[in-house]
Amino acid sequence: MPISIALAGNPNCGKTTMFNMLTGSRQYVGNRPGVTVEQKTGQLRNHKGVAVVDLPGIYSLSPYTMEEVVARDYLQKQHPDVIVNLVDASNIERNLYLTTQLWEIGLPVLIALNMIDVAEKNGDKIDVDKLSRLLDCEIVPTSALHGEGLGTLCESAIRMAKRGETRTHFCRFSPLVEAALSKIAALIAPDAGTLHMRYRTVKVFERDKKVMEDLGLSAEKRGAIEAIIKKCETAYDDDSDS
Ligand code: BGO
Repeated sequence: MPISIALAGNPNCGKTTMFNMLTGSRQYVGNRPGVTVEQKTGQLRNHKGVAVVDLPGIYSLSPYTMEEVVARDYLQKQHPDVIVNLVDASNIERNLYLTTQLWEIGLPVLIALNMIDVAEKNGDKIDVDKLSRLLDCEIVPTSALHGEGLGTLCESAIRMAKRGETRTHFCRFSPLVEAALSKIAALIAPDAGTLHMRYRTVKVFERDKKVMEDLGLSAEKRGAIEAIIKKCETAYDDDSDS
């Protein structure tokens, strides 16, 4: 059975370098302002039937940039078997924001803790096992530039793709917001099915136009959802997306 692996991560986390290493391609590495935003596909070297897709660099799955729109459309519509989320080992905290959003999409996620050589050179000691336990997510340290950890990464990605295990627990918001999300989830469930449920619920709470359009919600449901969101916004005196 063919397997697809999607590489996702912040800009400059080493996705193109890893894509080239994994597939033997020669995509241009480095900043490329102004080029067409698209995902690139290649075959995983020495693994027949395994495709690797390099998604545009993104900071979140909000629809604010072309990169974000392309990446999230791909994840929602093409359903890769596993997402390899590149996290820059020298900038973990900032990179993990995207990770929390990728979990919500509801596909298996494997973290490649890339640029581990840079972190080591900086004198950082990362307890990968502990981080993996804390995040409850498999993590493989890699250096795409030096080709380190890529064998283990591919084995883990293929194993996870075959198992198809997805996350069922997510980062929790305040009880008030979680209560609002539960109500929204109940309202959209008949239109959304079970796929990407947490992601869709959070995005509807953020009034994400594209996700709401895709769900094709009735005017009555939209009204009920708006009332739920407004109530939270009034309680916090803040916008739902923040
Ligand atoms: C330049 N380790 C190290 N040390 N560097 C890495 C690693 C790694 O594991 N992975 C990637 N890089 P992209 P996105 C560069 O281009 O793949 C480096 O945006 C330079 N270029 O070599 O493009 C990689 O696709 C001049 O570095 O990332 C690249 O995610 C001087 O990280 C950069 C120094 O990689 C971004 C670096 C003209």
